[in-house]
Amino acid sequence: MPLPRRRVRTALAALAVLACTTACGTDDSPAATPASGTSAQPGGATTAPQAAEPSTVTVRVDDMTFSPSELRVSVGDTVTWEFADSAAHSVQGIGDRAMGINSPILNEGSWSYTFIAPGNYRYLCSLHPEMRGTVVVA
Ligand SMILES: [Cu+2]
Repeated sequence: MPLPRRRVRTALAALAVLACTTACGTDDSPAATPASGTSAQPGGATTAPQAAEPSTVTVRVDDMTFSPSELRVSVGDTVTWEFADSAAHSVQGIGDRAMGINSPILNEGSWSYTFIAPGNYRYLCSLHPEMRGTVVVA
């Protein structure tokens, strides 16, 4: 009779794991909801007048042009380049400050970069260096 006992133990262990997983899941969601709710209310009230929510600004890559070619955004904003030209292009930063700006070569889809420090960021297309743009982050 040792086999059935082992099976019972295994089954109980499996049940315990299931119960723990389920308990963890149910414990987490009620705990997380009030926590985020309470932090969002005072945080939103105090930060709303100071700074806007980070936003995403789109630059269209079409017709051998970045448009708009010059863009002003705030620190924390994300710029998304949407590639819609028949030719393939890339977004490549110029200079040390813009080193992180380095998209793959794309002819469809999009590529995004979040600007976390103020400054002027110039970029070009690595395949067509006459295609240039600037992002001014303030
Ligand atoms: Cu290009």
